[in-house]
Amino acid sequence: MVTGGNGMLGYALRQVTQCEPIEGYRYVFVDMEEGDLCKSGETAALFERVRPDGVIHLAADVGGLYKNMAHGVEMFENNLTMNMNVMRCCREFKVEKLVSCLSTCIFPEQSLSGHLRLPIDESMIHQGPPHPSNEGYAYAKRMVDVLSRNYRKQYGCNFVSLAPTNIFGVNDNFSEKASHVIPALIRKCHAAKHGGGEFVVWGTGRPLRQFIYSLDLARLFVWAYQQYDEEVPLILAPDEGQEVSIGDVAREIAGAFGFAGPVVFDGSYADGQYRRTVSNRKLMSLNPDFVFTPLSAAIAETVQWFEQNVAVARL
Ligand code: GFB
Repeated sequence: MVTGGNGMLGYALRQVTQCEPIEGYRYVFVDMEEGDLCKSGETAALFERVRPDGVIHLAADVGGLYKNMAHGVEMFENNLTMNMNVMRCCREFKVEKLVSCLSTCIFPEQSLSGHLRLPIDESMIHQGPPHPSNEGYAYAKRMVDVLSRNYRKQYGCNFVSLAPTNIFGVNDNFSEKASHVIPALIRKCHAAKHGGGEFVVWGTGRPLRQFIYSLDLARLFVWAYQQYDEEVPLILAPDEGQEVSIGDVAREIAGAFGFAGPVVFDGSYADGQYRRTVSNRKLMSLNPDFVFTPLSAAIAETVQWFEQNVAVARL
């Protein structure tokens, strides 16, 4: 059973599992319509109905910097509640394995933990506070690691967690206020190209991020369901050399649209965390042949999808 089945990553997992299915498994993609995971009764009813052998848990209350800054309470409560409900049911219904999705934004903010050196690795997850801009979400997701390890210790549950960097791809949330940076910029560049006007990037454009394409991440989730059984959360990221500035990403998106107008930076908006460079050494030691889609190609595919699907996209 895949929760969050209609989201961006759920959509990518549908595509990947159609061409690379796990031998002997069929997939049941569920989403809010099938049961609100923040409600323990509805969660149990969903498990009763589906009777999954395994679970890939993608459902979450997520959003970009500005949603996190504005809705820390809900991000904390909703994610903590749904994750506790899902884990409890995974144990009660004796699933063989649960794979949960964290994020690298939950790792400590280096400037608040002087002893930490970038790049961040898996061992540092609890070694300091996260960046204040996404505190609510970050601590709720850190508790997935704490609870997974305790279910493993107390009940022998094979609960693993994966921590991807900033994800983007087709069928993302492109809403102006709640979305992450790449879908937000794709939406704004599209409007500037077709409606005239400026392509406005919020903030200074200087912060740095590593991005992972939803299709690559979906392939890594399929691999991890079959191959990764450790209690330590595994960072999923292209290597540090792929770190790019928000300004360069905006220019890449403008290029993909063929937009020749001005790219303007509005410094009145927050920049959030300056950088959160992570190491993918552990991943590449376990999966050395994995190849990430180049950022420019992945952005071009996502822009093309948006141009063709703007009428149905989540705006
Ligand atoms: O993806 P994002 O919203 O979140 O983007 P984080 C961050 C950077 O993009 C910031 C800049 O430096 C923003 O200033 N930016 C520029 C914009 N224009 C825009 C815009 O129009 N919309 C948005 N959203 N950003 C998130 C966490 O942090 O990382 C989430 O808040 C999640 O919880 C995700 O974990 C992985 O990268 O700062």
